[in-house]
Amino acid sequence: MMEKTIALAGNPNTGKSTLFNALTGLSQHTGNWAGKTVTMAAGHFEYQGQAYRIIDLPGTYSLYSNSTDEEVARNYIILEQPDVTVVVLDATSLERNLNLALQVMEMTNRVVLCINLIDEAMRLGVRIDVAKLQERLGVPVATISARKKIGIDGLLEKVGQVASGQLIPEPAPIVYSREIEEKIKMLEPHVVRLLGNRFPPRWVALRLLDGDTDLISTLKSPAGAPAAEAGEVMQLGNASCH
Ligand SMILES: Nc1nc2c(ncn2[C@@H]2O[C@H](COP(=O)(O)OP(=O)(O)OP(=O)(O)O)[C@@H](O)[C@H]2O)c(=O)[nH]1
Ligand SMILES: [Mg+2]
Repeated sequence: MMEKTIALAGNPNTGKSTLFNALTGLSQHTGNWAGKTVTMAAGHFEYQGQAYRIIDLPGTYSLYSNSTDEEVARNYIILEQPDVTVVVLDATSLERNLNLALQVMEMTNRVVLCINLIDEAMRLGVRIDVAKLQERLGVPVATISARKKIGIDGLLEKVGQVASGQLIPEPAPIVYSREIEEKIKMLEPHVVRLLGNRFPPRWVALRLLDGDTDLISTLKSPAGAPAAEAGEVMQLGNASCH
């Protein structure tokens, strides 16, 4: 049986490690990630006969590669392409936390949103309309309390459905201004020509428009695309920024 991989992403302090520990117990180890000084824990568990490897990514407020933590989390999702990325959100500050969720939803459609600290939200009288969130965002949503171990089965049910391909989320696209959308459309075919479809072309185009000059070399290294072409697309990215 093939082990499936789950990445836990989320803002700092949303309970990722608490969930990770609840799922993996003693079956875990930490290690430095690809020579960086960021430690990430990896662990294993089984649910309904399916084996999972789960990675506790560093907590970040965004995935734009402004810090080593952000770069490590971003690269894991983009390069390792886990079967499911679970975004752990704090139920008591959903609006702020959804920012990161939307960023992940631009990177992959294999996403489950896990709204944690539901015990705390209930105590504060915060009600969360899961059905509405799922409908608006186009991805499965589960509410849990990692600390009190509430809702874990419901979460794993959704993770299992996405991991097996039984459920294919369709994240609601974020539509930018017409100007940006036109630039995305212009860049996308070049991104596909250079990198194929291994990485989401729209996301790569957005990062180029954002001036992320290191991205192409990061993405092309596994496949060994010629550097000249990488430079070519970078120029396109820069040209369309100004
Ligand atoms: N009330 C409540 N507290 C929780 C819950 N889950 C986690 N916590 C608490 O939230 C705090 C942060 O939890 P962590 O698991 O360390 O959060 P994290 O996301 O791993 O944090 P970083 O690694 O810094 O990004 C701890 O004090 C936890 O005990 C929950 O379901 N309910
Ligand atoms: Mg942690």
